[in-house]
Amino acid sequence: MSTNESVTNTPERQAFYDKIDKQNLTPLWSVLGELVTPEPRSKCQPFIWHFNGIRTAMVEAGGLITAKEAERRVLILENPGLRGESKITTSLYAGVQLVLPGEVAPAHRHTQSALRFVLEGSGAHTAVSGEKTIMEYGDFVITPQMAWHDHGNETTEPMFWLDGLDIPLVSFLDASFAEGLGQDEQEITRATGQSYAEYGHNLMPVGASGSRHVSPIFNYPYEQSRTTLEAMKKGGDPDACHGWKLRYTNPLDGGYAMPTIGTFIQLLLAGSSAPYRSTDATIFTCVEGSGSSQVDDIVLEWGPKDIFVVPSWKSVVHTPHTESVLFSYSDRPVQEKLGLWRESRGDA
Ligand code: 1HN
Repeated sequence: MSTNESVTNTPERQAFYDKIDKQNLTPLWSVLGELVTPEPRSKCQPFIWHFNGIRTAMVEAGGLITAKEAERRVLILENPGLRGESKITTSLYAGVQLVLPGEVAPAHRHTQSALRFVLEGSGAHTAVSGEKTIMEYGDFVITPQMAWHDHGNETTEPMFWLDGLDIPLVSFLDASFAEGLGQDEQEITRATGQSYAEYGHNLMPVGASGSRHVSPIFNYPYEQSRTTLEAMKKGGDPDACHGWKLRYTNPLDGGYAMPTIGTFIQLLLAGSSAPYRSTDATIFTCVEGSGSSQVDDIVLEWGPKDIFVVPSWKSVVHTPHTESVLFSYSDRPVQEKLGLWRESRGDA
């Protein structure tokens, strides 16, 4: 395949292009090089948002609009290369949400899938499909597509979390549907923690049915993830690129917890990881520790709750200053399903 970027123009050619333009026709040979690139060429840029800055802006937003009026009081993390598109990567969305004490974010549902990753606060809840879960620092919470969900904070402290959604993917496919319930809170029909009790312990109810696209567990508590990372550390050597890295799974089939978004948690020791790149642009947030990540020649310095993005096929080297835990998410399940996902380890 030719990767010819530009075919020479001539007055005759231009006249021809102008003529066929009126018929909504365009010559492939003048755009081929942009359409089919030898490797990914993303507008997505490496970037970091420090939580302190986001938090200050969110507190200010808290004085300007209620969660109820806003429906969701969120500041979108817009990639500098994708401004105005509500995207953190080409395929995914990220935002930081604040629910103040006593507030509710009213019940609604939509075809976009959402994840929450708790950044600050303790004890606020989200309700999903008739069940509440209490959220703690580092918990990974899922809102499946078309599941009714509302949030509430009955504590005395503000609650902040990272929202990750597949909004750009769903928009690309023109498959967005959404509706409000018309009431702040949905009816609660199950005990708090019921889903985790049933599916979170290597057991599941016999005869259980339901979608296999998404995990029946909707809160993966940090306490459990952290314990598993510690056991991995005791049990064997770290991977040169990833340290000890775990994938959140759907206990029904061992697949990804969500159909469109892959979620991961990793423990890294101080010192530099081996270079790594993959085609799934990845959003990271630091749960514990601090360090830097070098993406090509850009160095991103992170500490707890900071959020940074590594674009598709950009080589990353993580250099934690101390033992660190990173949560991350990407569109990897989609790319794997389509046979598109690639990675390369080391300097290859
Ligand atoms: C949404 O439903 C939430 O439920 C957060 O907390 C962010 C961004 C776009 C569309 C729906 C939530 C969202 C969202």
